Amino acid sequence: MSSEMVSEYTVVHEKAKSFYESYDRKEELPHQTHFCPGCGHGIVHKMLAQAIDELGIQDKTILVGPIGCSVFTYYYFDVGNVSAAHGRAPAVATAMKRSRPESIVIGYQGDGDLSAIGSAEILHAANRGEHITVIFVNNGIYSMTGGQAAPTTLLGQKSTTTPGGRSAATEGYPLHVSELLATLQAPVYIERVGLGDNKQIAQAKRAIKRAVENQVRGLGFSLVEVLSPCPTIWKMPPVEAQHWVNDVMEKTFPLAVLCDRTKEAVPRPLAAAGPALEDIPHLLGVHEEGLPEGNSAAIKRPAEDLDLRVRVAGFGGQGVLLLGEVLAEAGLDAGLEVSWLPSYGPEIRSGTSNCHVRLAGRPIDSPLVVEPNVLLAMNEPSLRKFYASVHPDGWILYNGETIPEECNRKDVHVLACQFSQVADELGDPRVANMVMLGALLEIAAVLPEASIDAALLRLVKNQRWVQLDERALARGRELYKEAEVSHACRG
Ligand SMILES: Cc1ncc(C[n+]2csc(CCOP(=O)(O)OP(=O)(O)O)c2C)c(N)n1
Ligand code: SF4
Ligand SMILES: [Mg+2]
Repeated sequence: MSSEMVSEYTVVHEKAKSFYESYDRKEELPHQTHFCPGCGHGIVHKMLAQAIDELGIQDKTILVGPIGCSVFTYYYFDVGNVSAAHGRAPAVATAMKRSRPESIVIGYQGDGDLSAIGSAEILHAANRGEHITVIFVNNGIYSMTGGQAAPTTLLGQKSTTTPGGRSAATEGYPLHVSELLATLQAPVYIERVGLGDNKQIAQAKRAIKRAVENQVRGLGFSLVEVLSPCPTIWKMPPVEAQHWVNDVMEKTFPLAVLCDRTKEAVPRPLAAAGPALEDIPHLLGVHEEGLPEGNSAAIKRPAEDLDLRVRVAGFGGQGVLLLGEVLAEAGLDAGLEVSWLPSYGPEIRSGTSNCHVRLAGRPIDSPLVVEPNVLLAMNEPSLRKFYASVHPDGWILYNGETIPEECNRKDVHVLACQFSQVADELGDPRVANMVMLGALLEIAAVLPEASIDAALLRLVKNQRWVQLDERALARGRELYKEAEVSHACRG
């Protein structure tokens, strides 16, 4: 378009430069974030990216991302990215800023992350007046994990852990973290804003930019709390959720500048830098020869080397985690060393789920199963994702008629079967997980049936389901015996 054609009123829609041009988290959705429609996180992301652009600091910004629905900041922001453990963003941001004072370090946290597990970190970082900026997205709930109450949950608000509504008598009052931090001497700027309507959104943008700019100017700690809608967990349409911020949330959390010392603040010196990286081993008394003898005394290992490494994968709702739990509980009952590690995506809807299970005859070094000797793939995407990781001579059990050609390996044993259909014939497709487990138990033959029964009784409380699961396990055992196992066959 020539410059003459751009009238005074032309609106140019373009993405902030501080976002990646396309997002490679999901190949098929390179322009979409993972947030639900109407989610406040998306709006806050946009405002933060625009602030970074406007301040011209993209190349020196480090964003410390949280655990929560906004865990994927590093897929979207084209800046330096670090992920912190749950609640630890202020501690990680402190280290970043102190070791790289020329960088602009921004912590991004949800209300569960900041006001519950991370309450100590934010309090002390603010009290130390760390030269960081914190964006605190308060949606009054633990959204990513499905809606448990947070310290910020409103009185009367229902959550999965306060099904009758939060009560002051049992859960205490909503925690006003920003007011609390504003009582400290060190912070320079703390403001609470909302996303309840367009006017508020414009103010939220100004506040976020200001909080980042304070750091550019060398002032101390700044925090912006954003009251943010979560339509999915609040179970409201997006527009209603936005109104709820305005009509309800703000009654408990009034919008206000809670502390502003930017006028009187003189740029404070940064805290003294810590020791140089190369001096740390010396300071800790660790020398090149390694740890003193005795610390690394070899663990006595039993001669028998059982090491069953199982990866179970499928859609949420297919009983992937329960399958793994039954296996692990049964192993425990049988006196083995066991570990069970669930892993599920942050999407609330249509997520995938998988778990790592280890059963061993000696102490387990890591619960991670990177190279399984058994893969239970309950759907095709899981097969495609994990088939290549299976150890040669290992097993793939696949819930499908045949293995797709591209996933066909000659060096592993394969049992492909319509497990869901078999389960359906038994009375409920949801016991496909137990049919697969039955087949695995027959293959691995390391667990006595009594241990499996004991595990089922402990984990599945309903007697009807226990009986159905037992039938499914037995059918799975038969299936293995009847089936044609491709490639390196049994025997
Ligand atoms: C150490 C640890 N404890 C618990 C969890 C589980 N967990 C993941 S996100 C989350 C809460 C997130 O809530 P919030 O910070 O409010 O973020 P939202 O999803 O609401 O944006 C919890 C408890 C975890 N990942 N790590
Ligand atoms: S569950 Fe809530 S906070 Fe999480 S992405 Fe969806 S709307 Fe956003
Ligand atoms: Mg939250």
